[in-house]
Amino acid sequence: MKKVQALPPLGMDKAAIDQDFRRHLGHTLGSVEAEAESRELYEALALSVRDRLMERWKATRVAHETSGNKRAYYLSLEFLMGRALGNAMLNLDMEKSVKEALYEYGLALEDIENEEADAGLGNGGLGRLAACFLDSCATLNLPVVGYGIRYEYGMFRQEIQDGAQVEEPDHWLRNSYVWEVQRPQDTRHVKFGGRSEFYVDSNGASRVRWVDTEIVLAVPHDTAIPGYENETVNTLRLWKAAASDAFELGEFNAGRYPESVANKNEAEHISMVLYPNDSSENGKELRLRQQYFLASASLQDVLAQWVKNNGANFDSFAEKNCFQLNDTHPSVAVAELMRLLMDDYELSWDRAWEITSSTMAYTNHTLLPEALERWPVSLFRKLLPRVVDIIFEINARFLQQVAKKWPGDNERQRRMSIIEEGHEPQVRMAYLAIAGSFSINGVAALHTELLIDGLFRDFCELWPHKFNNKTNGVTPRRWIASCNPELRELLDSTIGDQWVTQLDQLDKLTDSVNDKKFRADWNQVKLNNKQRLAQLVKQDCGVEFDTNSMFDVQVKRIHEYKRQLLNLLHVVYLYNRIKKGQIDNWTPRSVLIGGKAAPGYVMAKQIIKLISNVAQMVNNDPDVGSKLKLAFFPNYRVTAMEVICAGTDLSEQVSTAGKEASGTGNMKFMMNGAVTIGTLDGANIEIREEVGDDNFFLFGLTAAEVEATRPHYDPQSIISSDEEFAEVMALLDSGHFNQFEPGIFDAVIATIRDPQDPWMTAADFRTYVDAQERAAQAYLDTERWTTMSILNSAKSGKFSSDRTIAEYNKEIWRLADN
Ligand code: CJW
Repeated sequence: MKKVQALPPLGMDKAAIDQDFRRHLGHTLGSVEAEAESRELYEALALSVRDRLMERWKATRVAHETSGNKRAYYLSLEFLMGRALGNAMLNLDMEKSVKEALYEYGLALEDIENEEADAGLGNGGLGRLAACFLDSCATLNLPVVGYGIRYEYGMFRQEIQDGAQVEEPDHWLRNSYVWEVQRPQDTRHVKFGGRSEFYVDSNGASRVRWVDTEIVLAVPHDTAIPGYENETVNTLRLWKAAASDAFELGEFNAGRYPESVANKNEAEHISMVLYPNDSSENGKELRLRQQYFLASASLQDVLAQWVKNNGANFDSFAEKNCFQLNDTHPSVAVAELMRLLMDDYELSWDRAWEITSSTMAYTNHTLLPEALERWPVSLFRKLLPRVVDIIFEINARFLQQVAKKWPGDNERQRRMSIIEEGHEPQVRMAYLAIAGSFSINGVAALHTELLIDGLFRDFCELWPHKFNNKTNGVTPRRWIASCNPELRELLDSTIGDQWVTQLDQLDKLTDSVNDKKFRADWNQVKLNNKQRLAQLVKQDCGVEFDTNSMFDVQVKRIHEYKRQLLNLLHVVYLYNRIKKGQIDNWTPRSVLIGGKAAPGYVMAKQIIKLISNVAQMVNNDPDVGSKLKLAFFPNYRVTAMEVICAGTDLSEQVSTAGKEASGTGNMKFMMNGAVTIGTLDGANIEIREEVGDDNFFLFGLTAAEVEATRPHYDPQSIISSDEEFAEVMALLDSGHFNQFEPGIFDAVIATIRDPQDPWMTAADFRTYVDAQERAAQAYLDTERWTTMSILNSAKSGKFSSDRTIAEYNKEIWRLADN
């Protein structure tokens, strides 16, 4: 290779940025400057920022490759990155220079930023957590690489037509994506199909090779992940599937050109679209292909780099590498690492298992049975015959261990087997992940306790040392500094600017909580953010929110366990009170509900329609006026949350206790000064511990009470013994909200009365309404609310993903910071 001298670093001042901005506009994009379109302005600015990322990125890569330090890899089917431009400018500290440069041309940064599409390569919390973690790893100088799939189509765009969800494809790459760099030189080959062939190698050892396969190319596309003001730029490597020549050769030689191109399509389907399910598996073959594609390409990538630097000597591989599995989605990696070490690098089973089971770590994100992944053995065998052989061998050896610890306990062996026997035998992916990992963690204290006492109890008795908790967090760079610039400024001037990387510093706000000037400034910031949110709601929902009213918000995926329905029952309760004239000490409220339903989740879609219909009625009733507003926010996404969390007063976290593993939206609201109304579920429990019971509106059954109540749960008697609840149900039953669509809500309404209702909505109705009344009265007392709001922000330090990642590193990865 030729040696080319690198250029000196690019300037970060206004003049240097202006120079590059104009150069990219004219020379890269060929735009006529005087007539540049917004899209061109965005691209020119993004390229100018990218140039500055590039030199730091290169330096970080070289440092990581030459240091010989341990590295970690975050394997995830989802990375919900949102927009990159604002984040890059913040972390490189170039916002001021950019604004000055743009000012010369009368351009507003915000308008330019709005040209960028969200990278929506995730469903919800699990995908966004992965994105927050990458930001924290880079900020903490940790050598961590994210590995995922470069979906051509991300999370669908949600439109609301006649109150119902309609899905539109999200072709986010349509207008060229400036943040990725394709690295074809690192392309990997991923195999599918074929069969295992046994042979004896030159040393006389019996070995297996996987033959007659179809090969799909995995082409890496890298995105830069800048740390906050620390010169580190880490990498997110996303794989795109492409057809290999080997894939099409047969057809091509036979003169069947169109067939060969059709095959090419089939290979490329693997990275075509993100599955839009959150917390429920769909079991499609293509999904398993995606999972294996990610696992295999990523592991091959890491092994190839290892061999390049160390030769095929794996003695210290486990000391130097760690794979974090984001739920079971990439957990086939356990078997795939075994396969690569044995078949490609000729390690023995025992050596390969030592390495695998000391480099894999698994994070569980859910207890919901419908989300626990299982794949039919038959499908596995068809797609990945060699891998399934290995899974069976892992299971046989694992069950020997179980038999040794509990001799003769056949029932326990059946319960714990990685293969679930039955009419259609299944691979239990969580058990494969547990057997192959040295660390297994839940994502909030309660969640981990429930894993240990319930779902994974048997495994915990076998390997108690493997289980640990890592309460989730979110990055304060995106979720305060970038999305709430006015709050950022107020914080900087009150407690200094260290909070951005040491969020515990927010606790210093308690010293100013009684300071009149500070309190007035605090309220002004909140009011301005409410103004901004009200504008967005006006524009996207056509509903007018009065900024004097309490902004009461629930945004998250639509799921019965999250109980958007409970929130809606409260809205109908308030509406009924207004109609009855019971409006003493009334607190005007603007209720915002938003979120996507999985396209196949009929009940979730009905809930959206019901919210829309109630909104129609409430918003158009002259008796109601600004006492109550309800809007359904369409196409909820990262970029919308950036406006929503800053402008919220009351954060709705009302899941059935024991069902929401952690929640992370709850943390974003808290940091931005919203007060939570919530159940004792997920991280809500820890939020309440931090902020104190006086500053949190608690209601509902505990997880233990939910389970104890279940056997004799009688919603009908709860409803009939509560007059106001009965009135709410009567209004729904009467068809008041669906006068021209008779019967369409029967199924949803019936779930509330069903003694088998898993989410026990009726059980928490009364305590919820009472907690809402306490919140409403607290809001009327402006001084009290201001204190609560400040304290929520002040006590949110624990929920920085920097704290979470520091814990992952200290207790699981053990990386030196670079
Ligand atoms: O993970 C967040 C938690 C949140 C939890 C979410 C989660 O519900 O409480 O804050 C971060 O820890 N997401 C999933 N499980 N838990 C999840 C997401 C996508 C899925 C899936 C489960 C997709 C499939 C199956 C299960 C599928 O097959 O497409």
